Amino acid sequence: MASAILASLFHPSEVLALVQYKLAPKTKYDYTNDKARERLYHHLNMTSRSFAAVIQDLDEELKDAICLFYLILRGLDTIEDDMTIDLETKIPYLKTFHEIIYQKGWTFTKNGPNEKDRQLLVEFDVVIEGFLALKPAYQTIIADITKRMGNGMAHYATAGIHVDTTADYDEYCHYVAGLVGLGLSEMFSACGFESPMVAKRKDLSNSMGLFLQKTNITRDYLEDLRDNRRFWPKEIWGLYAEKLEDLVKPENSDKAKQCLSHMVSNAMGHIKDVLEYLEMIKNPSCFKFCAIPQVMAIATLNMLHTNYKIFTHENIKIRKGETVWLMKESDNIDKVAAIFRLYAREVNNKSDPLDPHFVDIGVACGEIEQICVGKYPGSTAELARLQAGVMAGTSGSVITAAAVVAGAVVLKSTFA
Ligand code: IN0
Repeated sequence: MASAILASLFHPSEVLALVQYKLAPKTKYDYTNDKARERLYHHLNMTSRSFAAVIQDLDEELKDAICLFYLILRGLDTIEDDMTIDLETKIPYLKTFHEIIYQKGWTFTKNGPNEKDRQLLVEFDVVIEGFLALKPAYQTIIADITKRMGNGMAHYATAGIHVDTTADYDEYCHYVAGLVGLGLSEMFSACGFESPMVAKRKDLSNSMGLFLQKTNITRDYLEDLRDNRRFWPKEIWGLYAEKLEDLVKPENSDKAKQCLSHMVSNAMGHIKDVLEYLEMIKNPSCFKFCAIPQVMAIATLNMLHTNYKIFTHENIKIRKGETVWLMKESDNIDKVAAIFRLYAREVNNKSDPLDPHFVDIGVACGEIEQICVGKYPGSTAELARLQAGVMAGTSGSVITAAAVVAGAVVLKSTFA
């Protein structure tokens, strides 16, 4: 906590959000009377940290279904990701995972010791038990998406098959993330929280996943390369280097930065759809659940833009304070539109006029601004409010931050 506050010292609204987050009651969810549910939510908390809280804030009707959807996909992903499992073993698991989730007692111990979510699969019987207790309508949606995703993953895991063209890139991201959007939209409509139109707009649901996944793939260049996973499409990186790994060579740093801008520009292409999707979502808990990952993605993309560090450092992330602040602010479309405008402006301000994607990125940022001003006029006042919070730090108001930190320390000792 102290280091998170220090990192946000020049962003008083983040410090405030961190303190509020820290002081929020911890025992909001109590599963002590339900051991199976306790295990399930234990795994959720182990795998996704901040996102676990967002899932737990969903309305009761959807909470378990989405928690299980998340854990099942995380299990599948943990098999896909593990480069220590040979392909002859891996591919059949990917293709049959939608059947495995119906097999009571099934567990998996073939992951390498360093796989982050290894334990989830070691105790996967808990997940299966939970899945089998869901309403059949949710089971069907989850199994259908798992089947299509597993087969897509198996295709791209096959020897000799790579993400080559930008169409492949869109297709791979559709399998691993776009389909998640389709499944979630079906659940939102099936339970009656959202209109049937949400499930019908598969294009927009798909874009929700693509924007998240493309941001992750762009961020994880170095980590994926280290593990021999290659998701940047050759159609893009081939314009800047002979081999994908050549982008890390110091002598190629200019080309690497241009390639990065190309990847950022490609991801930004989905933002228009993201805003249109979020505009459809009326249930407050579904809205926050959908909006939070998206605002985190635009914040991450802003951090990646023109940032050569992605070629030299793994695990670069937005500040914890920024995450907590974004989670607090993302509760209606005007505020979310304001957040998109804020980051789009930052992206644009950082752009290098000599970069070949300077104009593309400028146009994408301008479009976000234009859409938001036209469709969400309330975002203008929200943007001014957000900027006041951000500016308070950058204009040298360290005193404000120091006062909040001092307050936090006092509160901490009071409540400890
Ligand atoms: C998600 C998505 C997610 C949430 C809400 C609506 C969505 C609509 C379409 C597609 C995906 C949607 O959100 C999570 C967010 C997450 O897990 N964040 C992590 C970050 C991290 O680094 O791991 C956290 O710890 O906070 C997400 O990234 N994915 C996901 C998976 C399952 C479900 Cl049900 C929802 C993964 C992915 C690949 C982007 C789809």
